[in-house]
Amino acid sequence: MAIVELAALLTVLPAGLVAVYLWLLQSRKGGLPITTADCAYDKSKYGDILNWDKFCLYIHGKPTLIISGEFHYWRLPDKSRWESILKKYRAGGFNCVRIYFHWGYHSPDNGIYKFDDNRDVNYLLNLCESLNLYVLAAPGPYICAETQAGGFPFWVVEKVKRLRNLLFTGFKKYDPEFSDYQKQWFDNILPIIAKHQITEKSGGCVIAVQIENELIEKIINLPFGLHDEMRFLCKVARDCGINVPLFTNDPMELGSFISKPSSNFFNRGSFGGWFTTYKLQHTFDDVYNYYGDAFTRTAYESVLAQGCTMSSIYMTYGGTNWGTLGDIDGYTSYDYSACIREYGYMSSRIRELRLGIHFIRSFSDLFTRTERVKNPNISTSINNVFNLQRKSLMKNVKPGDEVLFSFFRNFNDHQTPMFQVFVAYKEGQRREQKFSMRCLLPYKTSFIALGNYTTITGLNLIFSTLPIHLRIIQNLINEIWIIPVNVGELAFQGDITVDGNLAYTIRKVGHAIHIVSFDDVGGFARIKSPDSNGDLYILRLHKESLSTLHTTFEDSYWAKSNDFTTIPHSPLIVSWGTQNVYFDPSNSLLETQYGDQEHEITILSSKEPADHVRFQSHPTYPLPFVYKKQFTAGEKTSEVHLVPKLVRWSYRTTNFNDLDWRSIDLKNGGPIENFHASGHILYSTKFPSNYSSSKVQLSVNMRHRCTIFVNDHFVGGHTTFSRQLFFPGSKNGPELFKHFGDEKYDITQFLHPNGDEEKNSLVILVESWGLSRQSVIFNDVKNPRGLLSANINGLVKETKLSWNISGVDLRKLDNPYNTTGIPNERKHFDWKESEKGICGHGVVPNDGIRWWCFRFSHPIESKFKDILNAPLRLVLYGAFTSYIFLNDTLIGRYYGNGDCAQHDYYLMDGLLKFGDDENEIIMMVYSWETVNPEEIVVEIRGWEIDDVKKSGNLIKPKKGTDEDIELEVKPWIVRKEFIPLT
Ligand SMILES: *[C@@H]1O[C@H](CO)[C@@H](O)[C@H](O)[C@H]1NC(C)=O
Ligand SMILES: *[C@@H]1O[C@H](CO)[C@@H](O)[C@H](O)[C@H]1NC(C)=O
Ligand SMILES: CC(=O)N[C@H]1CO[C@H](CO)[C@@H](O)[C@@H]1O
Repeated sequence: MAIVELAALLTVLPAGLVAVYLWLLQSRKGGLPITTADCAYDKSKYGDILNWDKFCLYIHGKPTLIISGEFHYWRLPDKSRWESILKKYRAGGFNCVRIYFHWGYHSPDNGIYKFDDNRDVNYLLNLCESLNLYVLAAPGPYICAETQAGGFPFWVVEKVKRLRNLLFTGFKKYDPEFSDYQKQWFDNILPIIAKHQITEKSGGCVIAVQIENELIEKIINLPFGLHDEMRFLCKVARDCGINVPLFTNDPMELGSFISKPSSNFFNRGSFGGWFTTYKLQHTFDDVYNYYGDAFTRTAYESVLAQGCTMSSIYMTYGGTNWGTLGDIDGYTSYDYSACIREYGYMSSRIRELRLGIHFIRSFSDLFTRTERVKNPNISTSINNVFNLQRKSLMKNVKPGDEVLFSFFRNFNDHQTPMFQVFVAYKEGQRREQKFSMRCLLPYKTSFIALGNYTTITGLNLIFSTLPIHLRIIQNLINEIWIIPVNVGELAFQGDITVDGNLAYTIRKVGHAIHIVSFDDVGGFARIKSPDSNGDLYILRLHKESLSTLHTTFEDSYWAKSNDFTTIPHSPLIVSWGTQNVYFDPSNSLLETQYGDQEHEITILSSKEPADHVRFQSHPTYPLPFVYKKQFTAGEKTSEVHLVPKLVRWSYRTTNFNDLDWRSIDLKNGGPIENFHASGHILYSTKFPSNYSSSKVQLSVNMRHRCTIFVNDHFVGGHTTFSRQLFFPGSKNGPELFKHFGDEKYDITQFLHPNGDEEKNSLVILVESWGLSRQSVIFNDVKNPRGLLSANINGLVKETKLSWNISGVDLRKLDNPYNTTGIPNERKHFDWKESEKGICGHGVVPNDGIRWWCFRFSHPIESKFKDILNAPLRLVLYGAFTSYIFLNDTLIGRYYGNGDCAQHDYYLMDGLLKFGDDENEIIMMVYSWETVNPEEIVVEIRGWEIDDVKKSGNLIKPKKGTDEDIELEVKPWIVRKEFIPLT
């Protein structure tokens, strides 16, 4: 019998599973009457402006590389800085930005949308147009981005049951109410974006719009998405006037309504760093060091090797999760160890990456259309250094157009970084030659080698084991290559002559293959063949110079520089020697920023830079198109000390009795209410002292941090945080084991003497790290925050506690992320003057919430403010908790008890004022332990970072020594100068 039953079960089970699968498939299809054709890109109408094939994007018919970097304007709460940061994207070689538009940042409440001041996205898009940056617009509605609720406004999280149509884990059901709210956002944001489309106006920057983000429509082949979700959003986008192509960012598309391009030329996000989370003791400097300087370049070139010609680097500038913007996965800094550091400095990561970008932009015509070579003509003497080879496919092939790009990346940490490249080459009708060339490539670094290329002067390069960072073509006669002082060789076909100031050797192989190598110095060489028309110049630059190698390429779409001899994909101007340059072709003005150690800039241009330039006198590169200019402005402004005095200290306290309280039912209180989503929430209750046992115990279950006071005495505090799926405080699970979050406190000693009256007051200060961004699988975004439950054990009678709550109604604020959550924070109070400030007073837990205020003057005199830039930071040490306001904007959350490793808070330039005592910092402070004055550091300093050409990491103070604070290092200051070209 049993066997028969088992057999029956075994037949029924698979059939049942198949049935469930088919049912799932069917129910995913949805029923909205919207077809793909309704939402398709109209190629017949707009194809002349924007088109694509399996290789690349065509803008006005020209194959265009899209080198995009992520940019989150909402992580820069001063729009005055958007321009200077975006100029650095340009300086890094980028020609595009991908922008997430953050719904919650613009919408504090249902139906209310703000696009003024720091939320002025129209201004932002105008700016991109003036800087010649294309835009990939990603307006969500969901964006993730390690921001609270993934960008959903708090009010939407509260109102909607089925966020992203998620009914329960793993199952979606279309929710028209949710869709209506999404439409509300699109109706507000998309018309602004639509105005800036490339299809709408000449000079428009928006080339594509991303719908939703990381929707994950399929999980291990199981249908999980809902076709109607995309269908609806795409239709709304079209209805709002979006007519550029739509795209998605989903690794596992099921029915994605948006047709995929026929090849993978578009990569929506390559990671350029990583974030770091609460409870992790890693700083962004640690993350930076872990991946190393070359990380972004190596990752990016690996993506290019796949034939990708359109890619975005996440993040290029990370910025600041100021206020309560960040979700639990990111503390205040969102530096991301990105190419451009939080305080605006170009790190060595972008300096490395830029060399790779210069290369592909130099050869852009050839690089946009390539196919993978099945049998590469090269091999290497050691493993794991050669990735693959691609061959260019120009539309009308002429000899010399089948250029080979060989991708090298060294993943071999066992062998020497010096190896041989074997090249197989057929000289005319003769038999194949195989010869070897030297190559040097350190572990974890990469470059793309050029081969089978004919110069404009008629030289035939067979292969180069030297990276060619830049190709410049002058007057269609000369070709100039910029290469490193590095081991490596150039192999040419045919006879050549070499002169210049570089010592060289030539070896000959085969019939007439000439392999040139140079001595290990900087300088130039000129290479000719008997029948060359012009000269090939090789400029060898040291690493130092390469790290500042700047150039401006102009995409034909933006071309403004009519007075330049515009040769496609030849840079307009090249420079090195200063850490930052921006060139504006429309007025031929070179803006350069240089550091303490930088005294001169070298400019390579067909145009002469004005004044103070020593023409043709460059000792290393005595060439007619190389100029040198010495700086003088530095001396005038050298006396800058970036440690301002903190003056006019005062403080006030928060008296819990003075707050507005209203009663709530904890059980049905709906922990996610508008004003309970992030920051602080206070809970209070009163109870009698009629206890029987020797111990009265409070048990508390809350998310994420609480601090407990009984009768104004500090009792204790704790944090719930877990990176696991199901445990309390978790970030991406459904929290199955809530009771695990109970923490017990003995409160006996703080109670008033026995009595039946409700004399004892209990205040629980809860801080939420915000709504999780996870509204994907487990819908953690809907998990409770704040106080979930609290009980007191040990009283004579079973006492039923009635609870009150106090907080800030986020809907009433212009910016819901700009508050500590403590009521009345912006009200005028009687501040008491304090001579010594927090460093003299220390922090005492029984003080409860204490607010400290001080002022300081900007260390740069206002007369220098246009030529000097010196970002500042607030440095905090001591085991206390603090929320920090700079001139009224909440710029930081500090957890000195170890919940977060951040000690340096960027004081955003745009929020700072110049003049006497004009800047005000207010710190809301409380603590779980007594912190003595000598343990506290509150200081404002410049960023003391390692060599500016390197990572831009902070110089670490020596731990546990007194000189920590005195450490004599030079903060980072840059000077600005403009050089007109004539
Ligand atoms: C090099 O380019 C020529 C055309 O210019 C082509 O005939 C030849 O096959 C190419 N060599 C390789 C190895 O791809
Ligand atoms: C934060 O709020 C204050 C007070 O409303 C306001 O002055 C300030 O501009 C706000 N900052 C931002 C970045 O929204
Ligand atoms: C110059 C200036 O606007 N300073 C302001 C900085 O912020 C404080 C607090 O709001 C103001 O009182 C200052 O006037």
